Amino acid sequence: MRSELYIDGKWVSPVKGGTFDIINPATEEVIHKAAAAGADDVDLAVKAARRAFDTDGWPKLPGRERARYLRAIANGIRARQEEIVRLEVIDNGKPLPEADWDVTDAAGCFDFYADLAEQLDNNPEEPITLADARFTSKAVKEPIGVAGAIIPWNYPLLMAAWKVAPALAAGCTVVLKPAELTSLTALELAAVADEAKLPAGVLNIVTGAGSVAGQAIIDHKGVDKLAFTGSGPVGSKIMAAAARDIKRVSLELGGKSPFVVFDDADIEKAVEWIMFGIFWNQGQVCSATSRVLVQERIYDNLMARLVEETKKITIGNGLDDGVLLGPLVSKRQYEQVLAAIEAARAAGATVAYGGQRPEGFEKGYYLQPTILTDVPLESDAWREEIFGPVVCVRPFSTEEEAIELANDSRYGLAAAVMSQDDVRAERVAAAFRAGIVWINCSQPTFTEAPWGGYKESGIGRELGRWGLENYLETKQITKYVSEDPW
Ligand code: TXE
Repeated sequence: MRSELYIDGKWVSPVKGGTFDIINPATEEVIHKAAAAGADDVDLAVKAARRAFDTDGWPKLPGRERARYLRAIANGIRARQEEIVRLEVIDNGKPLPEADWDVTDAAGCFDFYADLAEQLDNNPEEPITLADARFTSKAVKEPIGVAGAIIPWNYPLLMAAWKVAPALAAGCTVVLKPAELTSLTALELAAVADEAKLPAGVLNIVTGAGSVAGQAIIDHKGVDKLAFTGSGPVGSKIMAAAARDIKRVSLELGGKSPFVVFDDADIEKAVEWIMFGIFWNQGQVCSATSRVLVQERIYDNLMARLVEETKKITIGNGLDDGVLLGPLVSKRQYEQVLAAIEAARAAGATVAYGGQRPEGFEKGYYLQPTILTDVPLESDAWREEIFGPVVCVRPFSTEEEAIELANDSRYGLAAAVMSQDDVRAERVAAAFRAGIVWINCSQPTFTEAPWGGYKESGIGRELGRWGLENYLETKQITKYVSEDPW
């Protein structure tokens, strides 16, 4: 594993030197020293990306040529899958089967955008019918330019893929900064891109602190577009930086997503999806359905089954067989989630299960899966993202009440509904103020479908054809075709 930055097709040390520690959250051991990029390094990376875009011809390549590189990256990820999965587990803490799923999806994301890059060749322009027949007009799509991509630590490789694949497909060049907590698989991606012989400067990967390397990316005049996934406060900073230079910006921020379970739902299936919706990835999921609303008639039975099943969750090192819940990503995240549980208690919530460090763990940022009830509607536990394995469950009586409670949030990333009455489920899905709605499930995510939030959960959509649009400009070309004098 390299302690260098990947800039302009080469591995380089930071101009001013310096490293930072990468810690395995299961053991608290330092497993790597990553290179700490400063503003000088970001400047070199942006200049390389600019040259690759402005003069070296990456945006001018036919889409099918860019697709070849994207497929080579997808295959390169698959060729190293076992190693990448292991790195993701020791870096992030997630259980191995989850990491394997992520890495498979990341490779699939590059293949998907390879297909869309090819389709750009087939649809280079869209004719526009003008009311004034003296003119003809058409719209063409062109890449925005240099994209600065800043990603979080909950899905390290997958978030890189969600940004890099559509950007390269569109013809943009990229400077990517992974989260400082989890930089290992981004470095693997750089190695894969290098092996795929991606032209120099097209993808630059700089590891380093958000306040230094991240800030340098968002402030750089040579960057045309910012793509970010992470916390709301940093999202605001990124939007403010984008506003200064009118950079294009897409943001995927947090959520406090509701899951409404009606009393005609199958309780066993509901319990399964509720658990998947909040305990997957230790609850460190932006779309986690962390507020569960259960119709009164089945509330007691569902709660009993939920607690029973939650108790059975095997906690441990993600590398071990059968583990369903690994450690949280960092000491800071662990302490924040514990503090959020304590604050919920103090506000009057009942801990129906969990809420503590599990017994038998001396090292590692482990926390029990936690179920809170009686959570006051005005408390932070009900309103703010906890970003850990903590679910708030609350009864409701009518459909109207459920919709009102579900939508009473400054966030609007995702929402889920469970009912055997399809008409009702569709009606509630339509009423949710959220960018992603699941019926009779929670969390399945598909590369083909748009991903992003309403309200304070963000701006823009990733994935699918919408994800490609994030990296494209639309140009109007209008011709005067009349013989008449103007
Ligand atoms: O996120 P940050 P943190 C939420 C979640 C979590 C909280 C804090 O609630 O508890 O955020 O996590 C980079 N200029 N989510 O502090 O700081 C940083 O280096 C430019 C939700 O880890 O937002 C990292 O690469 N970049 C979320 C990235 O921003 C900056 C996923 C995200 O880190 C920067 C993660 C700056 N000034 C956390 N400061 C989701 N939506 O999935 C930081 N960064």
